[in-house]
Amino acid sequence: MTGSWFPGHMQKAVRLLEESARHIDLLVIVLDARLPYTTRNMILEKTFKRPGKLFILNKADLADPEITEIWIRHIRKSGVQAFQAEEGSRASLKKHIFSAAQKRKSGSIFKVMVAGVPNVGKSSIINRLSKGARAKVADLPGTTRGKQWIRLDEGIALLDSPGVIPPAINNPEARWRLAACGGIPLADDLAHLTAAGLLEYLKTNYSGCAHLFPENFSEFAMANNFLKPGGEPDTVRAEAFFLKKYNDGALGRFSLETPESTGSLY
Ligand SMILES: Nc1nc2c(ncn2[C@@H]2O[C@H](COP(=O)(O)OP(=O)(O)OP(=O)(O)O)[C@@H](O)[C@H]2O)c(=O)[nH]1
Ligand SMILES: [Mg+2]
Repeated sequence: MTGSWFPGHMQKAVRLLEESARHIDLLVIVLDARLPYTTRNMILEKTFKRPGKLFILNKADLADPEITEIWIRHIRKSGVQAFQAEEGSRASLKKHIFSAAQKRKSGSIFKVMVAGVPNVGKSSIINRLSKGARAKVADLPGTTRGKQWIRLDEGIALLDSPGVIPPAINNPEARWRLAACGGIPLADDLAHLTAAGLLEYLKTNYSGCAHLFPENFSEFAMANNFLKPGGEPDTVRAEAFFLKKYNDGALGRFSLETPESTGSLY
């Protein structure tokens, strides 16, 4: 599945980002708090060597709070600012961006771009930041045509088009984890692998919460009355429902990576 769309998509994304990189002062990299290792993209960061960067661990409301804290401490140790965000966390988002902008040269406009893998919450963050912002301004050097700058404050502008970067899928584990968190589309073959991978991971790593997880998908189908016409349990539907519950936070708050389990990227 990755073979067909990944390379072209990646080349285009990198080209667009290279073009933008020249104009940006701060790159806000949005990560999924449940996957701060797998949603990081080193190609992007190499392209953006010059501007400062800052990590937001978004969807923290879905992640294990203790593990999110561990990640934040871990990333900060590498000398880069990191903080968590969730739906509605507008004031703290602004505070962190504005504090990064304190270092700007006087008189110049501090330009911010938000980037991250698909579905990680870039648009939501831009919307939260720009709510109530004054009219869009187009008098700054644009990146690609059609992109616009939103003025957040006298000296701070946000590029209103987020940088979508392809996820780095370098092993089968990364593939199901990304799919479980919505970072890649759930094609049919992947839905089964993802649901099975997620259930196994949760049972192993959150054994104290075993009562919150189904024993298996046949049982889960029966419990939810997901039956095929002949009365057999509809496990395909059960798997999809399980993934939806995970992403709605209805199972609980569970992270899928720790600095220890992934090795240090930061
Ligand atoms: N639970 C939770 N959901 C979030 C949060 N931020 C965004 N979402 C949801 O995640 C989904 C994707 O959000 P977007 O802001 O569209 O993500 P994006 O990165 O702009 O996605 P693309 O433009 O497709 O790459 C939406 O359903 C949002 O409601 C968050 O902090 N917590
Ligand atoms: Mg978006």
